[in-house]
Amino acid sequence: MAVREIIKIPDKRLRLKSDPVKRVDSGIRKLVDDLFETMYDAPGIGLAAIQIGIAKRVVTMDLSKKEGGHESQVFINPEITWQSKETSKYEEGCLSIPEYYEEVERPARVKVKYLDLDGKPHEIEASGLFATCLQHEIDHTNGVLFIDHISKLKRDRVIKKFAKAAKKVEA
Ligand code: K1U
Ligand code: ZN
Repeated sequence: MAVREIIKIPDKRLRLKSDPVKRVDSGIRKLVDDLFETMYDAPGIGLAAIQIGIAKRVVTMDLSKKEGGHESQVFINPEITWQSKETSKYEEGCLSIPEYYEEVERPARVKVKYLDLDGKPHEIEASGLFATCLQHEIDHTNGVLFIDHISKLKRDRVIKKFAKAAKKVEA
């Protein structure tokens, strides 16, 4: 297991559409171990493989720090199969956009199908923070960031700030 570097905006890899996992093998299980290690170290409540530079549709999550009743969860090839018309708002953060939080409105409930670590298919219905976090992480697998759901003015401002910081590091 290893703590991997979390890539930050404006890294272009965050805009990639990740590839589906064809077979849940030892390589995928090692990737999941590294995702958990990196997510707990950050710390965060979710992490998608592209955030450590691996363009595969793999997501880890543990909401127990924020909400009781959940433990570590793995979602391979997660896909939203249904979303409610009703929406809810949550102040989201992102480990790839550190220390920036903004309220995002999303469907309040979603159904998600995915594979587990044994390659077994499941479909679950999620609400509350679970639904928010699943949508945030599935967005990552599609190259979408939570700032894409806020106003252009706010988005441009945060992108500019991180681009400036990255240029300083380069110099
Ligand atoms: O995908 C990510 O960048 C992780 C992100 C997940 C997320 C947070 C909030 C709403 C939707 C999705 C984070 O984990 S940000 C850090 C965070 O929320 C947190 C960290 C430690 C304790 C509790 C929460
Ligand atoms: Zn994120």
